[in-house]
Amino acid sequence: MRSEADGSMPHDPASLLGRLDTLARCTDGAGVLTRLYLTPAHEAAIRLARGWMQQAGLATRLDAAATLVGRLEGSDPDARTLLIGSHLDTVPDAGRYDGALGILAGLAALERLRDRDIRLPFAVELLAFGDEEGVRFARTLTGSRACAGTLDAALHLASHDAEGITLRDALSAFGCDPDRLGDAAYRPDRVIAYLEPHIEQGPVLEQAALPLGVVTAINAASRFIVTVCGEAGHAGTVPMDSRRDALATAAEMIVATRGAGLAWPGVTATVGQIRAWPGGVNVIAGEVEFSLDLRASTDALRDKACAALFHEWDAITAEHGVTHSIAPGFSASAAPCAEDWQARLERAAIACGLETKRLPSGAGHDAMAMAALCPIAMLFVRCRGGISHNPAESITGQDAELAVDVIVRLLEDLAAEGIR
Ligand code: HGY
Ligand code: MN
Ligand code: MN
Repeated sequence: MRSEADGSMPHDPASLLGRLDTLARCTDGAGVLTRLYLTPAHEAAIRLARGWMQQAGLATRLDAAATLVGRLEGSDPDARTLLIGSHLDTVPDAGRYDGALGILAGLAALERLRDRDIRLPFAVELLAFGDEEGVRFARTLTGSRACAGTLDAALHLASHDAEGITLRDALSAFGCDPDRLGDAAYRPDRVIAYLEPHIEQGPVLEQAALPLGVVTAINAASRFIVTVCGEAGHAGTVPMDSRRDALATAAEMIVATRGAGLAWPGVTATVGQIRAWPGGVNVIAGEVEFSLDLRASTDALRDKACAALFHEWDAITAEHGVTHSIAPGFSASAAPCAEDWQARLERAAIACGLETKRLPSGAGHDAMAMAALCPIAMLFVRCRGGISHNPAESITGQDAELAVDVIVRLLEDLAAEGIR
């Protein structure tokens, strides 16, 4: 695993970071961490996390979207359930903390309470979602949307991966029943809130020299696949001024995309994937497909920035005599975190002797989907250099343990507050 090459010392396997090291070995990548939805690596990660949950006394189940759920009963059978979770899937060549930290920090908090013989009045369910990154299928947040009861099952089940395997078939092959996705939905009146501990994936906490942060809102995000159609031709014979070069055109569109991100405050615009056909070094590209990921602090700003960029693209493709199409994919509204839960997290941190900072999340999370079900809260953990979606992603054991301290204190405060 590359991150071991950076000399990071191995952690005590029983510790939170030790478990995250062990989980990072559940990968489909050779020497890198890549754990996509419904793959053998995902299955191995579920098996591992399920074992830890069961050792901690949680009853476990896998829902129809392959979300692993660990339930700890409360002392009051009529009380509602607090949900704590994040995602098990990763991006290709990922870091080991994005997603997994939230699940295992929640588990560590429950183990701490058990070790102190503290029984909460309300139940807690740990959720290990399998599809937050949306790398394998064009849709994402499948698990959290199923739990929230907002999943467009037909749309998601029809989506397919690069091998043409549909989500429906992948779920069936994984041992899940795609026709029971509706059963995964929680009843809003039985859920207290959803808490997602997560690495910040940005530099703000490190620059503020703070270990933890309280999230105010999650940015709105939209993804698209853009196809540019020109005309393939001989690289040596077609005059430069009479080409319909799909790749040169796409390059100008991508530069314009970066320009939009720079021009619009609060907007990020990213092209992360590109493919060109036929792909010969001596062939003018006839067709190009690239991705767009555009985010903003509000839905209105996101949509305005998209419209302006698409207008600019029209001019670029017209100038090159090529055509283009824009296929919308994943889209999620900005999700505010509940004010009273932000305050609760801050009080729990203060009780642990910690100062925190409120900050928005530029990264998307399962909490965006869970916001349709119940109040959401997110606790951020500082990460070195703000690096994420990269094997160099790194947090300290101390900061991870402080996050567990705050979660434990939050749970105790909820019990004392009479939350049921
Ligand atoms: O793309 C995101 O923001 C998240 O990591 N899936
Ligand atoms: Mn994440
Ligand atoms: Mn991520």
